[in-house]
Amino acid sequence: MSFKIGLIGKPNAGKSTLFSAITATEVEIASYPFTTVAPNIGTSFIIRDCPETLVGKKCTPNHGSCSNGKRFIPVQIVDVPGLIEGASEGKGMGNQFLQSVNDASALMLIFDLSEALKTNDAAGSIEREISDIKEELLKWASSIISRDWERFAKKADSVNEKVEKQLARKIGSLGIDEKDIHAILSAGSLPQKLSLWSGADFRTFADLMFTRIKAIVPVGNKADLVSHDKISSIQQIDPRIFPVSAEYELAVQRALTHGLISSRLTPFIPTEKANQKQVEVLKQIEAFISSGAVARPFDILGEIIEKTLKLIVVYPVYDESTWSDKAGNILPDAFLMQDGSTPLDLAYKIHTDIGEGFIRAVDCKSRMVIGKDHTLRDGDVIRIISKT
Ligand SMILES: Nc1nc2c(ncn2[C@@H]2O[C@H](COP(=O)(O)OP(=O)(O)OP(=O)(O)O)[C@@H](O)[C@H]2O)c(=O)[nH]1
Ligand SMILES: [Mg+2]
Repeated sequence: MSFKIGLIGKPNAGKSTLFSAITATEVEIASYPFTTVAPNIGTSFIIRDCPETLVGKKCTPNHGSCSNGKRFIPVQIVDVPGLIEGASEGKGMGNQFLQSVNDASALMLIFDLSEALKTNDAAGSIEREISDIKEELLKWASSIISRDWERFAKKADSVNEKVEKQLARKIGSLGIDEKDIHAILSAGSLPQKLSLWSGADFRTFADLMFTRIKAIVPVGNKADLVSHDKISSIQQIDPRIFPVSAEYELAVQRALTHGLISSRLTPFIPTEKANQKQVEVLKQIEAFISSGAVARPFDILGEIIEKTLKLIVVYPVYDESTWSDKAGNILPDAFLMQDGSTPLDLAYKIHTDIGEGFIRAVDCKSRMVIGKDHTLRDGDVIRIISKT
């Protein structure tokens, strides 16, 4: 299963434009609010150097693709209909569509940077753009946690079972497990007895969930409408914000789809299919992107995976010399795994039987035998030897 990242934000912020640019799927985009009326689901990628260059053979990925030594590893993207203040009370489209991102590992909070920067208090309006959406998320999560709480808490306090386990059963739909819940409970000042929890405690829990477990990554869109100086000033306001232009990225994606360029990476080299006007537009976009003031969406996804979610990429193979599976496919799988994972975790991820029958593993780059508790590193190519 690939990781899921949700795109959330106010109407018209450019969520669907960004979705379309990074998933290469055409969806409805328009300059009026509430264009998207149901979630769009698609696949995007993080880009990594493929170990195929080390084994000297072209890889054959089961999922995603690989070109010029760059491996495109799939991540799932969900574009959610726009949220407005009061969505939790049913305003606008309401917030019922947030359930489509409840199992997302991270949320990209898309806001219109150009609008926020038009005001005299840019820092204040950016802060508001982010906090308005966060508020709706907190209300949504709090309401799921507190649903039927009294009955649940009374029973939970009276039985001899770990609180984490009971909560995991109740709110597992939020995409958090026992381990996550334990981390939240250890970090917060939440009452030990569940029956003593009240409104503020549900909110504290939800807040900790979004800061510690499900990251919210702010993305300031429509940067093409903003001067370079102003874009650079964002870094002083909030260095976590990624300025982007979804519109330009969509133009690049469409140019790629129509064969006007062969790679989305700059410098763009237009093919003979591109006419003069298209070449000019591509040059303009290239100048904007190369200025370094903005982020590219694939880099943002890469950073979310690597720095926020702290995931590494591991390539399981069956044959340690050819780096292939039983059928001869070279480096068929690229698994995203939590940093600190072990060969045993990898074995279980491949199949429960492989995990249960684990004997030892081989680090295919060094050809060294490694044990079940060894710490895997990013880019490792691993053979698991198992009884099954
Ligand atoms: N200039 C500029 N316009 C953009 C950019 N991204 C989106 N737009 C425009 O903003 C408008 C809204 O874009 P959408 O992608 O439909 O916005 P959304 O957030 O999905 O909106 P809802 O579905 O209503 O929530 C459209 O007219 C887009 O062309 C951008 O980076 N720059
Ligand atoms: Mg939309």
